Amino acid sequence: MPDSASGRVLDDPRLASAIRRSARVAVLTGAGISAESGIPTFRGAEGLWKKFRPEELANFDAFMANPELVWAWYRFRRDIVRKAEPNPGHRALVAWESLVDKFTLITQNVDGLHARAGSKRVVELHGNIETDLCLDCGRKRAGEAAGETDPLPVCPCGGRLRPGVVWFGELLPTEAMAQADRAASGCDLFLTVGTSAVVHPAASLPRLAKSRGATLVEINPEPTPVSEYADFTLYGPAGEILPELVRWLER
Ligand code: BV8
Ligand code: ZN
Repeated sequence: MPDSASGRVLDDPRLASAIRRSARVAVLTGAGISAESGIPTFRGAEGLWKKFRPEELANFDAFMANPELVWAWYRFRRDIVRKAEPNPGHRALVAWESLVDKFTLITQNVDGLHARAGSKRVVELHGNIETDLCLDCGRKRAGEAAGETDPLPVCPCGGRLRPGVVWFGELLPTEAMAQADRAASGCDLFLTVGTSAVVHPAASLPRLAKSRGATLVEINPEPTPVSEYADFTLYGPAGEILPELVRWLER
């Protein structure tokens, strides 16, 4: 049965005790955790770029049909990410990692803010917006520096570069997905934070964790498909709720 909390997050003693006895913790984050750093989410009211939905631009066919448009979207987003700073939600997860035996932070985000905040064990399921990938030689390289505006960046090999992220219809990196599966299958507590939980295969991880006996806790200001089977849903911003959970754990 889903539970909810407003105000004092840890008023529920069952949640408090589930968190306290969890030595193996896995967390799945989405765009919502970076919202308080000023990075727009994908599917919220603030989440639209011009008139495009993410599915329309984040795919290979869109890139081949109109690479200038797709690059313009990624440049726009890179610019925002480079100016953004980690927020209290990111930092609370850094602290949590230091408090338990095993902590795996699985993220769908491409913004790199978990690593910048100081998280050590981060599994990036959808790649990183700071990388480019060559369509010819297949090498990954650092993305162009700020201010470069070549509409179609080119690899030193002469090949065409694309953003080094995972688009719709593409396989996720095998090792990252395997680590995420292992963490979800073998944790005591699985947290989903700031994700609409509609993009697969990431969205299947919370159910996997629950089916293997983990307590499932969701943090999001709004209900999602996960809310229907989560053990606890904490409705509110990650930047407020996560620090409160960690303060309580540290006591
Ligand atoms: C694949 C990266 C195999 C680049 C992104 C099973 C069922 C149905 C469909 C599928 C399925 N399996 C596969 C699919 C197809 C597809 C898919 O899932 N489609 C969905 C949309 C139906 N999946 C794929 O194609 C995946 N690949 O499966 O490969 C394959 C291959 C070929 C043929 C068959 C199979 C690849 C998916 C990768 C997509 N890449 N982007 C980039 O960023 O540019 S997706 C994009 O969505 C983002 O990157 C993000 O990572 C991802 C998830 O979104 P969220 O992070 O959840 O963000 P969103 O905006 O939606 O939600 C934000 C949430 O935050 C909201 O809930 C909001 O309430 C909350 N929030 C707001 N403020 C706060 C907050 N929460 C907390 N605090 C706050 N302050
Ligand atoms: Zn190349």
